[in-house]
Amino acid sequence: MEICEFESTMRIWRRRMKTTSASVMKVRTLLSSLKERKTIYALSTPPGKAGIGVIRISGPGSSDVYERMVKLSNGSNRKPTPWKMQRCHVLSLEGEMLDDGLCVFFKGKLTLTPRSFTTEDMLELHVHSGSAVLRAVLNTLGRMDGCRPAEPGEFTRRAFEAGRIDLTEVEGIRDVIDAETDEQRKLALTAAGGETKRRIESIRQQLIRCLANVEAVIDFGEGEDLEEGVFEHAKESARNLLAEIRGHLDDGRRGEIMRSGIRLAIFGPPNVGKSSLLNFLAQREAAIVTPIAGTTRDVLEVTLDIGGMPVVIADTAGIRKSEDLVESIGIAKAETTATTADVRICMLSMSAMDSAEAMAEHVAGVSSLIDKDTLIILNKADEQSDVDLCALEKLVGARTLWTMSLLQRTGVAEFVDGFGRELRRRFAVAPDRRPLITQARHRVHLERASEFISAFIGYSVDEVVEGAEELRYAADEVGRIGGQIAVEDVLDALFRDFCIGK
Ligand SMILES: Nc1nc2c(ncn2[C@@H]2O[C@H](COP(=O)(O)OP(=O)(O)O)[C@@H](O)[C@H]2O)c(=O)[nH]1
Ligand SMILES: [Mg+2]
Repeated sequence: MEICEFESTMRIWRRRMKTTSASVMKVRTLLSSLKERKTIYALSTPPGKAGIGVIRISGPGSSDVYERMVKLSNGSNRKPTPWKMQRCHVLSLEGEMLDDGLCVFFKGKLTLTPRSFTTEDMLELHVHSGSAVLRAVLNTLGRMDGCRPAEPGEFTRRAFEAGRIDLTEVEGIRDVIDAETDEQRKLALTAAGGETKRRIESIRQQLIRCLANVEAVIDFGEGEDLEEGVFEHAKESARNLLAEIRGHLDDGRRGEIMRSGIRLAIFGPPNVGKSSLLNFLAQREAAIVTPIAGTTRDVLEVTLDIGGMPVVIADTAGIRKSEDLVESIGIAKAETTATTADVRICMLSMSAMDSAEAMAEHVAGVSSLIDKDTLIILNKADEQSDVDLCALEKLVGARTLWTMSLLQRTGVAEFVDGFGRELRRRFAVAPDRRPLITQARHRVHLERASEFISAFIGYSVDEVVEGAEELRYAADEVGRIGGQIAVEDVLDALFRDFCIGK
């Protein structure tokens, strides 16, 4: 046996062991959760004074809660009418009226397709959101047999465990709740509405079809019971699929950046107006501005909504040689922030560029951080407007440049327009070209899947068994994105981020 073959056999075994232990864990989790299945309840709106607060109940005891705690205002029978909002009194277990509100009952498994979020019976009580009312209703629920307070994300977790939604939809729901800008909201709705799930599932189905052909070759053998060329045809499909996956991976991380916020760094020499720019964009005195070079020492971040896009702007310490320990640490941080940012604005001062030598000296400390995508602002145009822009462009090699005076507010409107356009060009996503990947987790699984597919393409028809293993692992990796394949570690981390009541 050759060394490479041995290695691949070992690899296959190691992976097989991993999958087996994950599947065992999944079964165990499901069994334990079924045994402990209780009726859960939570306040789904923020606690505190407001017009209305919604309390959600889910589980086998929901109809029991309805019968004991709800009294319809029309005095009709005590059985809940599903999917109908009704005026009611909410009662304590002793029959005391706690509030006058509304209720909706969602029947779980009445038909083959459950019509409640969790797939269980659910009840929503809409009461006045005052602390005494909410406390009284929640306390009463706590005294009902088989009821307990919900954990963060537990309603969504139940929907996932019942197979009503997959993991990409779970992440989408969380992102819809967390979305702070329009672009984030649109992206989150793509996942929450099931589009991501459909696109991922289509990739998985293509892999499974490919695998089925390869397994036919294993079982029947080409040229015997099977026509020639089936294996080559499977390889061709795999190649196309690999190109499609690589296309998604090669999306400039637009989806992930839009979801977590575009990280923008303002850097440059000291005293050029970096902090003034941050304050101007934030429209408040977020950063200290003084004529003293070295005023900003740490990285200061402000999150803004720029044209629907979330932008995390970092103001940094001016880059220069410094003997001061604190300032040097700030400068090192500035350099790291600038290198790791999604967008870089390098600010320079026109007043420091009155000669070719002065210009070269002014940019010397920052030129290594400037690349063709860095946006350049030349500030302090009020002090010096005669700057050789061609020489500067040659010196720093950047393509986009604005001149302005933050002090006199000249050139500022042009910058704001151009900057917004530039951000949209780089990051905004057209509705018909929404990126598939919005989470680092998806990227990891798709990267692994693409490696397995590449490995499959490398095998010849004589190594069809090994090839099939690679395809199986590729399909498993894609299955992990939606949660069809065990992902316990991901689940716990994911639901912990949810709020209670969702
Ligand atoms: N003349 C002039 N001064 C400015 C302009 N923008 C900012 N300044 C001043 O330049 C000094 C340094 O500004 P600051 O924002 O702290 O610069 P930073 O060190 O790059 O953060 C302050 O006194 C600002 O008021 C401008 O466009 N023209
Ligand atoms: Mg500053």
